[in-house]
This record gives sequence, structure tokens and C-alpha cells, in this order.
Amino acid sequence: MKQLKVVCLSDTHSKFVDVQHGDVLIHCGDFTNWGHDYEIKDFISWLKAQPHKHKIVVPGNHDITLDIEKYPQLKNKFHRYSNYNPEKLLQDLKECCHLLINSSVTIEGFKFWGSPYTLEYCDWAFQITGSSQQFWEQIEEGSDVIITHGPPYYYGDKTYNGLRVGDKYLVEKVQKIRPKIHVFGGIHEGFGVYEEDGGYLVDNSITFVNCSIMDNQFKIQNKPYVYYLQKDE
Ligand SMILES: [Mn+2]
Repeated sequence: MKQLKVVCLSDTHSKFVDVQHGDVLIHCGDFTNWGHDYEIKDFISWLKAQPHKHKIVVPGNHDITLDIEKYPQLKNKFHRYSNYNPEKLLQDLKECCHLLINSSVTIEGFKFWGSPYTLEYCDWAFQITGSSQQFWEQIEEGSDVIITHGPPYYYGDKTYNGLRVGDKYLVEKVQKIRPKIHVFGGIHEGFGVYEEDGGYLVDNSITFVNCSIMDNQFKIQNKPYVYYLQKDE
């Protein structure tokens, strides 16, 4: 039996928490509040200080400077008086982790696929324009772990006012791919572990985890989530 201890967290918004040790550290995005270069640099320093052998990062809608394509437009809105170098920040981050932007990495035989993209909401970074059905077609077959910033529909996607804001096409595609676990954040108050409903194959059911560290008021309330990824050799 092959096993990896995976430690997952999300939505730290420029706060830094103690993280359990493990083989793989995953951050599902929103490590900054406004994508300022000093916030990204602080995150890089924190990430470098973590002892995990493998680190995987997916940005979030707040990490605006890393959305290279949309940044010129976002800069006018958020960073009008600053002059950051998005390419350099992206490069520096890539040097200390596997940065997944609609891409995958295979670690010790386990495939991790990640995307920062979410449904359109208040014109932030990494937003899906048009139907997300086609967008999620790019999730790779054989993924053992799917990492997105935003939640799938129904699992960990309920906002404080009771609305479910998750992506229906994302959950549909995840249930076709059948990873062992889908980790995400985005909706802070949706924090928790959710077992797949109506799983006709019980031993094949997907674990959905919203691993937001902060609550709705941006207070640190939760601990990183630990998952043991296992596979017969
Ligand atoms: Mn957030």
C-alpha cells in the first residue's frame, strides 16, 4: 500500500497558521487579500519555511496579480497606484511549489489536478466567462485529487444566508472523473468534510472538503485538513 499524508488549507488571506506536517501541502487559494506584491512575497516566505516535501498551490479570486491575462484590467481597479511585476511574482511562486492553473502534477504515482477558476462573482480574478460546462472538460482523467478554489454545487457551498453557490457543472464533472478527494475553499462558511450522497459504490465515494481556514468574518477558525491518500502498489 502506497500512502501520502496530504495537508490541505484554503483562504488564509495573508494570515499564517501552523500546519501539521505531512508529505504534501495543498493551498486552495486566497492566500492574499488584494494580491499586493508584499502579500505574495510573505506567502512565498511562509511556504518556503514549511517542511513538506511537496507543495501544491492553486490561486484564488483575491490573488489578482497572478491572473496574468486579466491583470491589466484588474490593476486599474485594485492597484492603480502600484507598479507590480506579475510575471516575476508568478515565477517566484512557481519556484517554491507546483502552481496549478488548469494543470496537473503527479507525485509518487498520485495525480493532482488544480484550477483557480470560479463562476463569475463581482469581477475578481480567475473567473470563468460563459458556461462552465465546457470549462471543466479540461479536468484530466485519472486525477486522484482535484483542487479548485471554488466549491462544487451541494458540497460545502452554502453561504451564510443559506444560498448554494457551488458550480453544478463542476460537481458533475468531478463525479465523472471520480477522484478520491476534491478539496476547495472560496466560501468560508462552507467549511467542512462532506461525503458524497447516493454513492452507489460506497468504497468509491468521493470526499469533498471545504478547507477554508477563516470564517465569514475573516477570523481564523479552522485547522488545516489532513487526508491520507492511499493506493495499492
Ligand atoms: Mn476567500
